[in-house]
Amino acid sequence: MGGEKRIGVCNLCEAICGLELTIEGREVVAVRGNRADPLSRGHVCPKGVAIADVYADPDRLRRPVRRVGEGADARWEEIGWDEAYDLVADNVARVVNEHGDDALGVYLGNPNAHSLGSMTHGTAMFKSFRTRNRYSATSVDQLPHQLVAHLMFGHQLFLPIPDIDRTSWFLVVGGNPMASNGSLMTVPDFPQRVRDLKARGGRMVVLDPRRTETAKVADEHHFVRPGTDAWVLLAMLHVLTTETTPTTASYVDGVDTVVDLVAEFTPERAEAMSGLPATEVRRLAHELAAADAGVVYSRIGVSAGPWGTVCQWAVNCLNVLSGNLDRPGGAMFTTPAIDAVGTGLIGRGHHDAWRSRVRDLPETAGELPVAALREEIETPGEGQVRALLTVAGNPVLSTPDGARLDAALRGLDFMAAVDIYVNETTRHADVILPPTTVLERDHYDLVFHLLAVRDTARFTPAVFDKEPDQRHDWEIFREITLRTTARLERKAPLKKRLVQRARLTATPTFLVGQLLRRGSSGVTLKKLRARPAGIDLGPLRGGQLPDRLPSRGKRLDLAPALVVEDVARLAAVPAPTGDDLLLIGRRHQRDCNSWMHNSERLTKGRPRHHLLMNPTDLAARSIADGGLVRVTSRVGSVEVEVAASDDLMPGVVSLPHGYGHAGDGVLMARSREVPGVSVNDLTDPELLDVSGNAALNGVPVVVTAC
Ligand SMILES: Nc1nc2c(c(=O)[nH]1)N[C@H]1C(S)=C(S)[C@@H](COP(=O)(O)OP(=O)(O)OC[C@H]3O[C@@H](n4cnc5c(=O)[nH]c(N)nc54)[C@H](O)[C@@H]3O)O[C@H]1N2
Ligand SMILES: Nc1nc2c(c(=O)[nH]1)N[C@H]1C(S)=C(S)[C@@H](COP(=O)(O)OP(=O)(O)OC[C@H]3O[C@@H](n4cnc5c(=O)[nH]c(N)nc54)[C@H](O)[C@@H]3O)O[C@H]1N2
Ligand code: SF4
Ligand SMILES: [Mo]
Repeated sequence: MGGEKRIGVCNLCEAICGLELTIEGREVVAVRGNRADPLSRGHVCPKGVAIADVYADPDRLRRPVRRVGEGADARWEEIGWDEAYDLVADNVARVVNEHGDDALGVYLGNPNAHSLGSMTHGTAMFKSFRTRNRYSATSVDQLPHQLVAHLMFGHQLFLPIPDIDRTSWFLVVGGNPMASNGSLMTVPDFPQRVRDLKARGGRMVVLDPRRTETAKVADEHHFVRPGTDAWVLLAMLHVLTTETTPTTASYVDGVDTVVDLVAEFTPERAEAMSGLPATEVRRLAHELAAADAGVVYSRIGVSAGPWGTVCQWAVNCLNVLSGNLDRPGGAMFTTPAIDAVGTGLIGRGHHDAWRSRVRDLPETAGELPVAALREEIETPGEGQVRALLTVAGNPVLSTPDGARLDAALRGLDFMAAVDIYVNETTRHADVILPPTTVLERDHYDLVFHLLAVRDTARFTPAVFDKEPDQRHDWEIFREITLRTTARLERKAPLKKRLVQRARLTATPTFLVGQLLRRGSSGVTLKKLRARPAGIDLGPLRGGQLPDRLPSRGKRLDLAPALVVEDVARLAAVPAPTGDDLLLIGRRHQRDCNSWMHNSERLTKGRPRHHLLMNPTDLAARSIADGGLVRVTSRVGSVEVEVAASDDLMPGVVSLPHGYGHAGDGVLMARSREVPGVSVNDLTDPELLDVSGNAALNGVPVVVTAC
């Protein structure tokens, strides 16, 4: 094939695959996985190929737009960058000067973690806003993991990663990496790595209320009633501590407290709560204890559940007490070329330093639970959110009770969005400032090398130059910050402002070079430019603790007070009556949270928005397979087609998130509309884990024929 070959990178999920693009002029004509990439080894999924669609998408915004007119006359008008920056700075400063710092709300969406400019310059912008009304997708996702890492290891992002390439026993609880490509486990080419695991005699076991794509390639799968994993994991700990000899290390505190805590969590109790037979719970614990190298891993099915924090804590305890933390084949810590944890680039975190105004919910690492955003906008009084800035997010579709948030956004004095699309959320903005996308900007991954199953480093220069009237996200963050702070009446000290200015003026690529020099890997920007496929730094290294523990005193706390208290709360929960159906989420390989639905190559084929339901549950309600049903929760009601599926545990129904596009035809110029409803019109902002993470899974619902 003709055309020029370029190395690119996919930033659409945590697998960060290296790409080989064929381009002709400004057109991408082919996308393949880059076989020379030491991490992704040639892997690419259908979304990676669709990265070309984002680049070429006529719907994508390339210049700022301002909303003019009201109601049916509302429309978007393109404006210049200067005008857009001033519009944001004038209005944010006006609201803050009149009503105080907290009157500005900020929401950060998922793609921020996938942009270098957001990590280097976005963080500086958010710091410059002194508001307590900071929200992000973290509290509908991995907040329990971060809180537990903060409490146990001393840093919110010092996260143990399953060493999938060397483990012999892998327990996956509430994750579906065959569809998601892994999360808090950067694992490109999961399918091949599982085949390798089995070829060397290892086993993968999956606990999930749905027989997922991952369950189907596992050696063993068990249904677990949604929201009850905590009883299973604590019972495994019970068995591990009473029927085997747990491993302890000199740097671990609190083992006795754990033994006491789990004493009443027997496998029999786990069975009554979860449906997983006690004999299986017992066997799994013994298998973990006996494995050459075993690891327990849990993901969003559990972290976005009612007991996410206890579950994540139990997972860590299981890995520690089975002797699998920090050893090959177990749960290990990465040694990235840029150590965002060790260098303090990302703070260690804190919890409950302040609380939300209306519902008194605790902050974590400076953010409040996003389930509280709607009420903070709607409830009058000092500290009410009057202006909102969203960056790369769509909380109307991605956070609980999205329909009411949608309504609340209409009441804001001012809203701005840094986003590449008009979506269900940004359509409420007064102005949208669209940055360049991944093929048009340099990339070094500051986040996902930290979470990867192998240590590698890679710098990917922009494949295409940006057009003269486009801006990078870091340039947008710089301008918004400088222009807003200049207009604030209450100024930060001069020295602070000068440091801020210097940091904002440097390019992200320059900062990457500097950060690499601060590390000890020997990797430099020059070396990375010479080897654009990436540099291999080898398998994860064991035996790093306690030296690398970020906690003061380098101690690992197995029994943080917050968790101890929550386990007491868990112990008081009665056995389920089983009357309600429980709603859980679902990810498909060709979906990308709430966006990418205007890529034709990802949306053609069979629709996949259906409510999945076990045939026995359909029969019990005389509902026909394929018919329209009404699903009702405490907060809302939707109508959607149902599909019978034996893969669902009886009593459980499932909807994917990110659907329910509100094409109002006027403001959202989407060329493609896909059918489906928003699951988050059913999820409940009152259902929270102790961390403040929304319990999006296990929501009680009633399903009736329409
Ligand atoms: N019920 C239920 N709800 C869920 C989940 C679930 O499992 N179940 N999952 C949750 C999870 S894990 C997450 S992470 C959230 C995601 O929730 P959000 O982060 O709020 O939303 P996204 O759907 O990721 O939308 C991201 C937006 O960013 C824009 N965008 C894409 N690339 C860029 C870029 O480079 N720069 C900028 N500025 N904008 C960009 C896109 O236009 C898109 O509209 O959803 C959560 N919601
Ligand atoms: N293709 C694709 N890939 C993605 C994304 C995407 O939207 N599409 N999103 C990305 C993002 S932002 C994230 S955070 C990751 C998430 O990565 P994963 O956590 O792997 O995501 P899911 O596929 O939602 O898997 C969650 C699993 O938990 C199960 N589950 C639900 N409730 C319970 C429960 O109570 N107990 C147990 N044991 N299981 C339960 C569900 O059935 C589901 O199989 O995926 C990322 N990758
Ligand atoms: S697995 Fe993730 S990073 Fe890799 S190509 Fe697919 S979407 Fe992109
Ligand atoms: Mo996520």
